[in-house]
Amino acid sequence: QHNPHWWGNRNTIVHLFEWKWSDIAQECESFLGPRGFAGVQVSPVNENIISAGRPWWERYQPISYKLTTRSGNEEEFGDMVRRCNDVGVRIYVDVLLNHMSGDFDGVAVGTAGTEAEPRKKSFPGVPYTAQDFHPTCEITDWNDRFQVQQCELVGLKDLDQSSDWVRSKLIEFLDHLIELGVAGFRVDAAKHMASEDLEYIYSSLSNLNIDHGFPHNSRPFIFQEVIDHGHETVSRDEYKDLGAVTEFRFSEEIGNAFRGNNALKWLQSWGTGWGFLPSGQALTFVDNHDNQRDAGAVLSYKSPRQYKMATAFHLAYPYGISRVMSSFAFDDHDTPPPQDAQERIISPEFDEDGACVNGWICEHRWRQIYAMVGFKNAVRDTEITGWWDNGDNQIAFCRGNKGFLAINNNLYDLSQDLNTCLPAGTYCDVISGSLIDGSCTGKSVTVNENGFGYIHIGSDDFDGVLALHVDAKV
Ligand code: QV4
Repeated sequence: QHNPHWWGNRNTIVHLFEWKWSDIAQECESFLGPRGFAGVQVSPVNENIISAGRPWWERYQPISYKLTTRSGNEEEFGDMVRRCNDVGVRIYVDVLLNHMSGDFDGVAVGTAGTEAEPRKKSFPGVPYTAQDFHPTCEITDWNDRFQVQQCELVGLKDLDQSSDWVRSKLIEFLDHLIELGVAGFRVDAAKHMASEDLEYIYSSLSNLNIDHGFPHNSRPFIFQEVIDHGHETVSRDEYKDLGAVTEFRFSEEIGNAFRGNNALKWLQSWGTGWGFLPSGQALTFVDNHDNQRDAGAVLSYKSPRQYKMATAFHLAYPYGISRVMSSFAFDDHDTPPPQDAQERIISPEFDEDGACVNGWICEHRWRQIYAMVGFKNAVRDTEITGWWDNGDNQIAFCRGNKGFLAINNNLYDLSQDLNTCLPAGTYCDVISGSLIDGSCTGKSVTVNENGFGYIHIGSDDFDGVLALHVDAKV
C-alpha cells in the first residue's frame, strides 16, 4: 500500500497542520490545485479530549471515532474531501490506532460532547472498556520491544490491536474515512504497534471509493510514523513492506547538511547511499510537527534561508515520497494553533502576495517552496545528471534536460559557467522571481547551444538557491 494515488504528474503532500476543513477545501481550489500539489495530510479527524489552553496535541488523545474536532464536523470533512478530489488534491488522514487519551480527572467530555473516563479506560462512545487495552506500564527502555509496543506512550491508554473487537472498531473507523473519499492514512505511533496487527488491519480495509475518482481496486496509501535513527530494536524494516515509512534520518541529515555541519558535496549520494529506505518506501520531509519543536539539527521556518535551501534540495533531488510542512507560529511545545477568544481555530488570512499573516506560517505559500513543487512536476521521470560541486558547499545538478538546480551555502559567491543540460534559451529562476506574462520578475539565465549558462548566487543574495526548468522558459 505504497501508492499515494497522485493525479497526473503531481507530487508532494503538504501537511496543513491544524487547519479547518472548510479552509482546506478553499485552499485546494484556490491554491493547491492550481499550483500542482498532490495531496494534503490533515490533522486527526476524530473526537478528542479537551485540554486546558487547547494545545495542538490534545488531538492525539482520542475519545471516540465521531468525526467532530476543532477542524470541523463530518459534513464539513466530507465536503472538503470531495472538493479537493475534484481539483486533483488527495486527502490523507492522521489516524491514531495505537491509543486513546491519557489520564483525566473525573469524567472527560470530548470535542463531540461524548463522555469518557480515561482513568478507568472507559470510552463508551466507541465503546471500549479496560479489557480492550494493554495493562498499564511505562516505557522506560526504548529498546525493549514489549515496553515500546505494549506499555503506554506518554501515559496514553494503549489499545490491544490483537483483539478482534479493537481490530473491528479500527477497521470500521478507517473504512468510514475511505467511504468519504480519502486516499490514505498517516499512521501515528506505528512503532508502538506490532507489525502483524497492522498488517491485518491494513489488508482488511476497503478499496478506495470509485465515486471519488479512484480506479477500481485501489488500495489506501499508508505511511507509518516509525522513528528509527538506526540500531533500534523495533526498526523501520518491520513496517516498510506494509506501507511507506517516515524516514527520520532524511530530516536529521538534511538539517545537518544545510546547517553547515556536513559539506553539501556529500549530497551527491543522497538517498539509499546514506542508508535511507528505498525511494518508494520513504516518506520524506525536512521537518514535521514534532521535530520542528525540538531543539537540534532539524531545520524549520525559524531558519528560513537554510530551510528554503533544504526544501529546494528535497524537492529537486529524485528521492522519496515528499511532504512539506505548513506550520503555525509557536514559542514552545504547547502553543495552540491560532484561535479566537472562544478557543475556535481561526482561518488563515493572506496579504497581497498570498502570504499568511495571522499566526499561520504557511510555508507552502512561500514562493521558493511552491515553485519547487512546480519544478518537481516539470522534471518528473528524469534522472539526476551533471552533478557539479566546488568541493565544499556549492552544488548544482540537472534533472535530465528539463530542470537545473544550484545551491550556494558557502560564505562566498558562486559565479560560474555551468552545464544546465537545458535546451538553448532564456529561463526564469523560479526562486528569486516568477514568470509573469512572459517576463521574469527575478534573475534570468541564458543557456547557450551547449547547455551552458552563467550562474550567479551571491553569498548575500536573499536566497541561496537558483532553479530553472522547462515550464519557466522566458
Ligand atoms: C505526561 C507526562 C508523561 C506521563 C503522563 C501520565 O509527560 O511522562 O506518562 O503525563 O499521564 C501530552 C503531553 C505529555 C503528557 C501526555 C499525556 O505533552 O506531557 O504526558 O499528553 O497526558 C503528541 C505530543 C505529546 C502529547 C501527545 C498526546 O507530542 O507531547 O503528550 O500528543 O497529547 C515517540 C513516539 C512517536 C511520537 C513521539 C512524540 O515513538 O510515535 O514520541 N509521535 C506521535 C505524534 C505526536 C503525538 C503522539 C505520537 C502521540 O507525532 O505528535 O504526541 O499520539 O517518538
